[in-house]
Amino acid sequence: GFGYPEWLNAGVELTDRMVERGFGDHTALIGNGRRRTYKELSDWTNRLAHALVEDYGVRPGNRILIRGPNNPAVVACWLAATKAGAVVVNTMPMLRAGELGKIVDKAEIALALCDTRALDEMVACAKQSRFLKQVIGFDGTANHDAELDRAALDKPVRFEAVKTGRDDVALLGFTSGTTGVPKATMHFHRDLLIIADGYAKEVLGVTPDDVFVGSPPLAFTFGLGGLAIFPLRFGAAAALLENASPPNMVEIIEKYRATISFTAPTAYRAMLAAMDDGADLSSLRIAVSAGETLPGPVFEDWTRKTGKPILDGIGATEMLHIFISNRLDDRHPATTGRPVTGYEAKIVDKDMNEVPRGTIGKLAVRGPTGCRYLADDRQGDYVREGWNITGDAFCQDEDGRFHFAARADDLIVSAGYNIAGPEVEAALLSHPDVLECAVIGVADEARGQIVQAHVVLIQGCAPDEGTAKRLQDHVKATIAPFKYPRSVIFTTALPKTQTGKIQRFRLREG
Ligand code: 3SK
Repeated sequence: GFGYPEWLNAGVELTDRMVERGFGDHTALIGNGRRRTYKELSDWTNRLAHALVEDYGVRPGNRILIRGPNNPAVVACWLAATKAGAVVVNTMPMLRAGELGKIVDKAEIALALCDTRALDEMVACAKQSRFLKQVIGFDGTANHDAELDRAALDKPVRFEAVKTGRDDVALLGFTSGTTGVPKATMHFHRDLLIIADGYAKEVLGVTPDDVFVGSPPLAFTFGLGGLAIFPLRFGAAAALLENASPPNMVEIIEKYRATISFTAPTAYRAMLAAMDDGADLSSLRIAVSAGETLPGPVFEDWTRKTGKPILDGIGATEMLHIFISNRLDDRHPATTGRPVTGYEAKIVDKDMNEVPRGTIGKLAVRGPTGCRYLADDRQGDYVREGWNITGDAFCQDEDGRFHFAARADDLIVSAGYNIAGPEVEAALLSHPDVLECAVIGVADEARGQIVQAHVVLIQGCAPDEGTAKRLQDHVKATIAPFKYPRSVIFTTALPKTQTGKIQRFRLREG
């Protein structure tokens, strides 16, 4: 329904086409202490694309792994590889050789582009790999003095991009997953534009005046969309900062006069905790929250303290980006909202029958950007009749809004009651002493399972029995008392994926 031409290269659309459309002098990327215009980004990526093709023999369809922290060079490498018709696999810089090896094997990758500061594990991976033949360093700092940078230096600023079809694969997204074996999802050139022309246009109303900031890695499609595709599609700017972790985000918003922030709920909570009264968020138009459901208390606290809209949405690597979201004129606490234009969602039982409104079931989604797994036997388990069955338990209310209940794995059955862990988490988070928490079910002889809360307290609060009792009483007073955590464990940090999702399975494993 987006009317894209048959031949479409997303790398070209996000750079050269923007120059043609008159955005040449606009700031595209901020990072490494400088700003780059669309013209500079177009030239840079064209030189890099020449180097990939002429010096390293990249051919259309070759798979290229990119590794580095969030900085402009990673975006430039991704765009250059896309222009050269390659299929890109963006990876998190914290992955170790073994984890990289699984990705390399699955995607049969022969060439990797790697920030020179993260070379060790990449080289270790190559040594053990039967697929990976070349590891080329690029300089992710301000110096631009590494092998790839030198190869690109004297290349022409014009590049005849590969004529890719709109349905040619451009990106492989590996699901980080909170459990289990990672899967790779295939995304077409058109998908990269659909998430901008759909969600970013409809829900965020992006304009060339917007400045995007955020913490999700570019290797996570939440970050790639929010910090690269969305700004570049509309002539806006993105600040790609390696230190954009939660406590610094307030300062970053202030410094760059950011208008749209992308991060996970735990980060918004940490920002609130770190925010003093003088914080100036006046530039901010929208705070986008995804990666995990946004607990009602965080929505309320953020709204009260900042006066700025926070929009919860649910996305998935499988669908590339957010497919259900709140809207600026339709946003409510503890609600994920309604499907983004182009997507359909429904709640189903195990036989794929739609359940009545108000009933909890599995969330199924269908839309133009997914779901296609790369050579995976699990395609038939996760995709039925074109619907992607997510691992989330949701219900839909009478007004058609979707409400998160739990990850299917996070439903706790205690003494015959179904208890959604996230509901207990939301109750705990509404207590001022709680910084973060995760709730799981643990085996119990009498009740089958009991609710156990792992709690990170705010600074200065004692992790003792008195605090545990106060928290238990607070939960009992906030939601049905049978849901209170019979066991409370204080901890200094929760296990999380590199994309900020809490790994409750690790707590379950003890
Ligand atoms: O997996 C997610 O949580 C997600 C959220 C928003 C956009 C994209 C993704 C992958």
